[in-house]
Amino acid sequence: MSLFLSLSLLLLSVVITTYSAIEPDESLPKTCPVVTCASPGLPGRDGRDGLKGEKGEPGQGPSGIQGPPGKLGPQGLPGFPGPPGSRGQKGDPGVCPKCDDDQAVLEREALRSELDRVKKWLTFALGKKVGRKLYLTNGQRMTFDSVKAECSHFQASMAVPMNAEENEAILYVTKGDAFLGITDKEKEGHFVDLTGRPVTYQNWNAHEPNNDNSGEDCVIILPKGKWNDISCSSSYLAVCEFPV
Ligand code: MMA
Ligand code: CA
Repeated sequence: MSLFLSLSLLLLSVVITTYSAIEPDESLPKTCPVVTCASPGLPGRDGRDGLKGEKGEPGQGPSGIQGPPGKLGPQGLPGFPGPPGSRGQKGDPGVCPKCDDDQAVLEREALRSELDRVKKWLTFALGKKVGRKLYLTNGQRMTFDSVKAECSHFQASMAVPMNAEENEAILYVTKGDAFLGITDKEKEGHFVDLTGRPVTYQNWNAHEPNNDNSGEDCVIILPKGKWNDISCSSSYLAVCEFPV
């Protein structure tokens, strides 16, 4: 019923509007037949509202004052980690006396071990060790004084056998004809080592020492291990004994 009424009203409105929009034709004479011409009637009622027009342009007046700031928004998510920083300066060395002590002990043990290994290499390759003495020769022939200086230079001393085993060790490394660290320079027939101590072990060859030509104050070990007194200015093999 309401829809019917609305449609009827709309149709009536359109008819009225259309009819009232028809302009009178100016070309026609403003005359009317005698029988129909009469004085104009009363104005009709107002038509209904038209359709809503389009939105107008913004106005030209001054804009209003700026409103207050809005409320603070919620906290954002954490950002990605940044790149690593540059490397810092080297710090001072730490202080740890006990660590230093422990380190020193370890280093000492390592050095001792390495030294023992080197001594074994030398003994195997070149020399002969008896007790705490290592006998080594440089293979050179030289005078008694030169041998003495050479052994001293290498923190060793001239070989002096104190017993048969040491005598054999010296013979082993020299094969004989090597000076021993024994002389009777101070007193003829009184043989001493280079510290002046009389030698207790002696291993003279037959008929030795004979101080041949009254000029034999030094001693050599012969190829069979026996001893002979000889001139100190003659040249024989250098053999030294190293404390180990
Ligand atoms: C002989 C003998 C030794 C002496 C040497 C000197 C070969 O040995 O007399 O006692 O020392 O000669 O060359
Ligand atoms: Ca002699």
